[in-house]
Amino acid sequence: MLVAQKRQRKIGNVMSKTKAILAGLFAGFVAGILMTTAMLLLAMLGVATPLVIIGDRLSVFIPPGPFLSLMGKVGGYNHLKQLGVGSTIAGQLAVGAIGGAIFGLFVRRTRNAVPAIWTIFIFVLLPFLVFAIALWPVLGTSYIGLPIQVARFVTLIGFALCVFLFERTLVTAFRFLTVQTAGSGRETVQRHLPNEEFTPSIGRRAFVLSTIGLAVAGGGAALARKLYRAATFSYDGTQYKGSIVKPITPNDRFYCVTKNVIDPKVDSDVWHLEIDGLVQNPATWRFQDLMGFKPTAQETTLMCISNGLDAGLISNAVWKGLPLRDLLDQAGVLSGAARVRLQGVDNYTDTIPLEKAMELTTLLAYEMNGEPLPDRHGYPLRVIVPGYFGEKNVKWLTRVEVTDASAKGFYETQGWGPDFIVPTRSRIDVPEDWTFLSLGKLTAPVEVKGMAFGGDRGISRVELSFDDGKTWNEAEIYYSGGNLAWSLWKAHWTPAAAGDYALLVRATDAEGDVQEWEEDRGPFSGVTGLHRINVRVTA
Ligand SMILES: Nc1nc2c(c(=O)[nH]1)N[C@H]1C(S)=C(S)[C@@H](COP(=O)(O)O)O[C@H]1N2
Ligand SMILES: [Mo]
Repeated sequence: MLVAQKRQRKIGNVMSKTKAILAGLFAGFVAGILMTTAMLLLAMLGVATPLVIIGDRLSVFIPPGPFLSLMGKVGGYNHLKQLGVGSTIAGQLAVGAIGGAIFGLFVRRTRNAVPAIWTIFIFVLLPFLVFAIALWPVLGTSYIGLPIQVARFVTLIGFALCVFLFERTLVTAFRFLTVQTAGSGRETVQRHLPNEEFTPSIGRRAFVLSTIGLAVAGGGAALARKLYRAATFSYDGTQYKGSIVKPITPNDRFYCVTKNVIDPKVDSDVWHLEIDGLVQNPATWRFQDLMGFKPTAQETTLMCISNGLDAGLISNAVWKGLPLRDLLDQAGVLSGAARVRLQGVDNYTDTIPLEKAMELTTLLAYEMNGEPLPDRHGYPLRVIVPGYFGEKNVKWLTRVEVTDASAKGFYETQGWGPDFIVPTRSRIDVPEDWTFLSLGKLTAPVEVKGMAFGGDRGISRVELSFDDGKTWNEAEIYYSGGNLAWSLWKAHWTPAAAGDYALLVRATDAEGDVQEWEEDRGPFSGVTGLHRINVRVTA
């Protein structure tokens, strides 16, 4: 009897492998839930967390071809972003659970003697170092617009808190699940139970822990829902085309493209603009300082590089701001400078040639159509680079770095380009593709309308074809926004007979170049060619 009791005690002290693994998995999973919820809380405060910056870090390694096909497969940019965040959360919970299981095995092996210094080393310090090194280039992200160095510090502190929370929860939860009730009144009862491993008290504790885990997960889910509503999914990819097209796009209809899951909402009191790199006098500017420069207002059309021939990722607005040149002149550009790297608070970057940066039409804009820049279009400050694709028009600008010729931006690193100058484009907005018309019901000529855009070269002429390009007719340009903006055109058409018609439009820029399909333009430098629609005319 005495021998049996002794052996029993020994077994009681060393828990079984299964118990160690299960308790570890469970504790790790619950700790992962707490950590993820903490990250969602940080996200609410505008702090960058792994949930989104891992995606930013990884996406520069995906070339445009695979990127587009991946995007197609998952059903668009929005779905790709959701997949990114979703798999990061799932991955975090899985790694948490596995980490917990390994921890469980260690505790079993060392018979409860894992000192805190070790768990802190493994579950706090190590992940922190991996995080800091692997994500270094994207740590300076802040959705409230903190300056880059401060943002990097805040991101690191936030992450440290999250992994520390993970470690404390894991250790506490594991102990809670597996602790021997030695010394308690239950001891004698327990020791004589046939299977000490999974006693009712463990069941009760697992239940308590599940309840806590579920409650936190519920809170996390509520946070996630809130964040989802604030996310860019509802407006990223907004297009402006068709019969609603007016000379100036209203701010709330302006096309929108963003790499972010949740866009910045910059607090202009914490925000500043840095000018550095190859300059004599690096400087920082507060928002109010910029109001001291003479403002310029300028109508400029923006178009995304991925805008299809029939698509609406193009819009036109009047931008007010100051020439970037004003700040570069004060900074004093050094020799060897060739490009300017523009960085947003979301860690989005792009570059432009120095000569382009020095053109007086390259603006730092703070107003759009007479209103402060809307948040989604870059409040408080964005770059306007006429004649270059939308990519270069960096929103939420916080840093201007004068660099040598080798600097590359976010999409450039992915492999977009090499040509970022907008080719001449035109689009038929009215009628819609595959409109059916009845000759008998036509009381007047059919009105055909659309836009034409020649980058920063302006538009001198628009022609329409009603016979798939065999013959061309002059369209009337009824609105010209100047050289940096689109022109709107219209024409009247009286179909002679019933049949299917292919309507084509082509524009000529103010330098005399006719819009055409550019054979030698790379596949990731924007689409070229003519927009075609079909109209069926019945008797
Ligand atoms: N900071 C920042 N700037 C950015 C982007 C971004 O994701 N972050 N997207 C770029 C892209 S791809 C385009 S087409 C334009 C779109 O500007 P809009 O949304 O104001 O129309 O912004 C550019 N500037
Ligand atoms: Mo874009």
